[in-house]
Amino acid sequence: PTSTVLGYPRIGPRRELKRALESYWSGRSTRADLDRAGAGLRERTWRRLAELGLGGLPSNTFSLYDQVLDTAVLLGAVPERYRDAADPYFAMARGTEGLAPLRMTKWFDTNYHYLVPEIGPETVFELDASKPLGEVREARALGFETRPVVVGPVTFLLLGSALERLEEVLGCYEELLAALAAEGVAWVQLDEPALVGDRTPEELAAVRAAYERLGSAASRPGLFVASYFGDLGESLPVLAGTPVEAIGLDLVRGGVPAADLTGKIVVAGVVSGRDVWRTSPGRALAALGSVRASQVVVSTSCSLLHVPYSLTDETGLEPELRGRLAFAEEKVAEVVALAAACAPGGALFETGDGLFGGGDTLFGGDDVPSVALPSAPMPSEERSPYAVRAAAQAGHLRLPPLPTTTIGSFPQTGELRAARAAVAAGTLSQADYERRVEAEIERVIRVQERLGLDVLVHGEPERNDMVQYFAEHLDGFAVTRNGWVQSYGSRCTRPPILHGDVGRPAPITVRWAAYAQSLTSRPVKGMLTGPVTIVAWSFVRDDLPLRDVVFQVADAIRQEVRDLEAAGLSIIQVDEPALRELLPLRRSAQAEYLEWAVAAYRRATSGASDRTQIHTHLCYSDADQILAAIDGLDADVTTIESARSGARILGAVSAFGRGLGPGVYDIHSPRVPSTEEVESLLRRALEELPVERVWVNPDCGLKTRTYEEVEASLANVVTAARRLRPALRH
Ligand code: THG
Ligand code: ZN
Repeated sequence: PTSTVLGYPRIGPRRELKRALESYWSGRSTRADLDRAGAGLRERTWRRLAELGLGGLPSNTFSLYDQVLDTAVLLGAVPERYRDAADPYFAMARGTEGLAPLRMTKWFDTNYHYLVPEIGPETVFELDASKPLGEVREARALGFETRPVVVGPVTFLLLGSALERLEEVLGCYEELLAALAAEGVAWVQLDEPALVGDRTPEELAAVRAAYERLGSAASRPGLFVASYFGDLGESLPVLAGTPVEAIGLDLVRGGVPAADLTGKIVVAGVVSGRDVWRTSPGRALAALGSVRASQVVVSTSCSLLHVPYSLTDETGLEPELRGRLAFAEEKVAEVVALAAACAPGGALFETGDGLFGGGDTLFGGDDVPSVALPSAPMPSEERSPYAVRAAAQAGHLRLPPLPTTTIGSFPQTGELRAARAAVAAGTLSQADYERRVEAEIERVIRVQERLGLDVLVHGEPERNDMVQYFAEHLDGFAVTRNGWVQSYGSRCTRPPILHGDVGRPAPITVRWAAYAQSLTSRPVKGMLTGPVTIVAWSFVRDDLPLRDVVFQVADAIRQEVRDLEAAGLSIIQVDEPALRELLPLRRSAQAEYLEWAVAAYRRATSGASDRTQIHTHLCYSDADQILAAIDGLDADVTTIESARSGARILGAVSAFGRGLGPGVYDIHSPRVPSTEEVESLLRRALEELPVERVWVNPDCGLKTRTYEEVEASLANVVTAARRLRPALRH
């Protein structure tokens, strides 16, 4: 084939998989119902890809939850404790009554989460190829020959921190290759995105050993090793020196390699799987033309998992913008058209077939001209040193020792979600909706007063999502109707599209925060999302350096900070949960990124006066690499997830010398912590930190919990703080 894609969305064009999963999990349907829904989605995908004219069809890109979890199951890496569960696969993915799930973390620099393989001395690798074989047979029964896609051995083991188990795992992959060959499969795709990061000499030796051995397997399909999310760098010559027949290159993020790859097939990723922009045919054809290989196959830069299904539903977008966009289906059409253009006698613009609507050429203009505002100079006001600020804040906030607070969100009720849907459908007026939001804010304030919390929040009932909400209120962003992208399992987000210069035409959160503050004499904390996170969780224009785009967003947040302050909010939290996510995969690029990311945060927050207390919240446990940057944010109070990551992170963040709120319980579980448990955690924190710097809070937002759980837990948190206070006063 001359065209293919590395993978495809699987949640369903109408999120059919989400519904099927949630129905199965809640006991409303059977495993057989779920499997039928999965088979239906796979069939639709193959038929659609074939209809669009794609050459090589992938299989095994479907997953009921996560492809890394699927690979763990494929290789038999199922920890003993899950084996007796009613459904071990979902027990690993989601936990059960008595069992915690596998740890979940971000897939490279994307907003997709995978389950971390748990590989210990007791792990016995043993192949179970039923899923890839099953999909090959299923496709064949529909008349399609496919190329199964599996996470490769090196990436799998690096994600599981167990590269020393390579020999054993390769035995399983050899068996898999033999089974696929016996099935008559011509090609297999092994995904090795880990190869685009910095790899040690030992790791490169593992790459060589792995593909020498798999390449010399007696019975196997053609080997296609796919890299993505960047340049292969020093991994390329290593891989090229092994017997693999085909190598996949991300030519959007990485450059065309100078190396002569004659003797290999290059699967050239020229259509981006990470953004929603139409491909520039000039650039794509130039890249395709400069690859030196025995054969070039046109492809996507990575799986299309990271973009929504189709533009068809997005009739609400400005036509000018819509004309510049391509989602998964449209990107497949681009791949097919580029392959046709490369074929002898092919010409690009003759392939327009009406897919994109009347008279449209297949692609947008070659390079969208940059229309950016010049980046404003860094505002000059800086806040005073922490000691000065802390004194100013203590003077007017008058908080008790060990002040109690929450991270910001309170449980999102089904009524509010339904009310938002009703506004969108035109069956509920905006005014009625706003009254419901106010009623919910009042309830949240009264609950917190009754519980005795010291710093209150309004609960964020008006927000569908902490990024989508801001995007809906800022200029320069568009939001989609149905542009869902899988985040983990059945959970999705609709990343906004940042396509123009960013501006804040009017205050966004001020009205709700001020309303909350008007209801109580206790301080209310204003809640904002930071500029890096807003950009990280959006699709971003690519005609400007990312830094400049983030600075534009920072300036909008800065205005919001000022307006919150003017409206009487004396504490403002600006969260940057995606700070770690955008960290470049290559170390050489990390320092520069962290420098501007921190500068953007300070740009957003430094307009606050010394008296205004700035908080920030971090969700991740793997913050070690960016601790200096977190320190650089210079927030007065940092609340962190420490219920699971424990004392290590606590020690590191306490060294900042500013306020610290170690999460005193894990909100990701429905369990209610006891007063004693919270007390003992606080005693530990007090051993490391001076009392005036310790805050008391849960470890993350409460959005996904029930009011029942939240009230019981927070009551114990407040009691614990109150029990400790008398001994602390002097
Ligand atoms: N917002 C965005 N990205 C995120 C998070 C977020 N990435 C990291 C982390 N948080 C991912 N977590 C979630 C948690 C819940 C949901 C999505 C991502 C979720 N989504 C709803 C669903 O799938 O039913 C839809 C929400 C909506 O209406 O927008 O529950 O918080 N951008
Ligand atoms: Zn969090």
